[in-house]
Amino acid sequence: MLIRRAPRFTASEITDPKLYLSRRELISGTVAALVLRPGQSEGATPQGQPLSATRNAAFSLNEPATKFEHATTYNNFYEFGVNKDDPSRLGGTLRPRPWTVQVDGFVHKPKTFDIDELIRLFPLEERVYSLRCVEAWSMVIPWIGFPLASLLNRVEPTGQGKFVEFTTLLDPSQFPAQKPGFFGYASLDWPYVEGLRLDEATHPLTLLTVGMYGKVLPNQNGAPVRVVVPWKYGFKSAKSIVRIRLVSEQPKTSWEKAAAQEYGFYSNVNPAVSHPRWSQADERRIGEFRRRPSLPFNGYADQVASLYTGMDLKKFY
Ligand SMILES: Nc1nc2c(c(=O)[nH]1)N[C@H]1C(S)=C(S)[C@@H](COP(=O)(O)O)O[C@H]1N2
Ligand SMILES: [Mo]
Repeated sequence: MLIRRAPRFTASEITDPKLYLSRRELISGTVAALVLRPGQSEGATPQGQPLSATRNAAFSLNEPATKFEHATTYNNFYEFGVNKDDPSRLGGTLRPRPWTVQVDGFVHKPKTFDIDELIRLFPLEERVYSLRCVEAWSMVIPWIGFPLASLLNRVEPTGQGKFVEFTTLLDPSQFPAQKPGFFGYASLDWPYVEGLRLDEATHPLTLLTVGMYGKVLPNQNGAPVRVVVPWKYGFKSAKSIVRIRLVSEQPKTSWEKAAAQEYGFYSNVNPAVSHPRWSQADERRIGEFRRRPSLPFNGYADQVASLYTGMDLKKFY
């Protein structure tokens, strides 16, 4: 009740002892009833509850956000099916609590974090990013999270890891489309695997994301934790992550396995390089009718183009 009725938090409220306690108590589960919505059972997902974060203006677009209703009903989350409304219709089977994220590979201090521990570990920021889907639509979303670099620093990379691999939960009881024989598109190799080069993963724009629109992340948007890499096509931003691993070789991603000619490892937004079946020159903002030109690196060229100096981006698409 207490938490639900609170308005958007400000910076000073980040350390609000009530909020701090509530997060702790969600972990222990002892007094969970106090902080969960009426009717919500102990251990149930707190999705939809307000989440405090400080707006990081330097990393935020000055554009109106896509309507929450659109951002939560027009989704790609193939674990629930290929239709845009499947994730919001069927997302209730995902149980984002309890949840752990294993962080390992070439690190000195591998650790499995409880999701609520992870949320308390680093200051949460709100960042308004546009997310550009490879299907040539985009949304502007106020995400809540913290730089992935903060987490990676914490586990102390050994220096041998050159790439970061993200793995989504594999559990057909929670993700209907992972069941063999599910009617619809089943040609993705589960679990969903994505990857970034280490310098991309530790770039300050790369956000480990636990909320949006001032609230805990909805299931259909990748609860309880997903990555958001705003200069790349949306499919690089893996949802419902259970493992983050530093590896020495470029990870083989689910989309590369499915169709390498269509979905490259880099997948930087690039209006000059068409998808084999359609142009990437422009895009439609969900909620708008007009098309707008797509920007190199989705508008983040100033910040990230230097990561690719000397690379032929037509070859490394
Ligand atoms: N595990 C997983 N992550 C995923 C996907 C998916 O199917 N499974 N779809 C991707 C694609 S194609 C896009 S465009 C974004 C959509 O994120 P959103 O629904 O929060 O807008 O999630 C990405 N992350
Ligand atoms: Mo996408």
